[in-house]
Amino acid sequence: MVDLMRATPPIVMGVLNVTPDSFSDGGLYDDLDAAVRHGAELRLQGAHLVDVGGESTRPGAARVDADTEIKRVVPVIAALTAAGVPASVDTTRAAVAAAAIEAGAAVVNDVSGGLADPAMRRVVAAAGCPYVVMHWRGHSADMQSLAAYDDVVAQVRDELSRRVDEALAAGIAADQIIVDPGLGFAKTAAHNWALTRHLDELIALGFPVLFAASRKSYLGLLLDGRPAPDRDAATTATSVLAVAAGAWGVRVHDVRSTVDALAVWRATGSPRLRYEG
Ligand code: PMM
Repeated sequence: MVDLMRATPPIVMGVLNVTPDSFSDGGLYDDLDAAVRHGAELRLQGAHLVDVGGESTRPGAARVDADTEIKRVVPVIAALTAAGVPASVDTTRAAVAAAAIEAGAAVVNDVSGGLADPAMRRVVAAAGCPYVVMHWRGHSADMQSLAAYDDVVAQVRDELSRRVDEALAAGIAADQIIVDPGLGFAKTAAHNWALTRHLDELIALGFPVLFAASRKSYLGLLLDGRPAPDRDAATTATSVLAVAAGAWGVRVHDVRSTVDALAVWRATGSPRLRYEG
């Protein structure tokens, strides 16, 4: 099993959505063989782990039930684990997390940061595995109406800090917690850029920061409406800038170009970025 928290950062998490409707790879990997093949390929390209999701979280997406989510993710996680490919499960549900851990998932990636399911923190604490606590304000159907902040950086930092305290109180070890600003989740493009520019304020919480901008719609807006699969160069640029600003890891669809770009960053001495003002 991968000991993610001891691996040398930057960590690269490859995205594998086994859904019919995710915004950029929906429908591509919803049969088991195609999903496992793609997950194995992401690993060969240099992903530390493959993040398997069975419910789309794109803005406005309808929810699926827990059984459907389990049927989608568990066989893929079991097959990847059997093939030696470390997997995380991208879910907000305790029952799905428990089934995924049973099947071999090494990490729980909870985009709700523990808010969506009161049993989630208990499941993660009992498993003793790493837990990604993302900033979140509500389910996809209505999250964009929750994108209101006086000071997005301070509020995301404070809300994340509360989620971390709740995780610690539930018995999750501090050294298993990873935080994530949740780009695009109840956030406008301007909010995402502000969080990117002030990543140091999230890093100051004292936990590894996962930065997950991959192919998100604000990158499409930046690029005059470019569709999701054509946003990888912009994703790679922002991922490298985030790592240079101190992010611990990135979650991306295009693992190969991310790994290559990070190799360039390392070869130039892993320069650190500091924004003025
Ligand atoms: N974004 C998506 C899904 N899972 N997990 C984390 N930790 N952070 C994110 O920003 C995030 C996530 C959005 O959907 P995608 O799977 O199609 O990228």
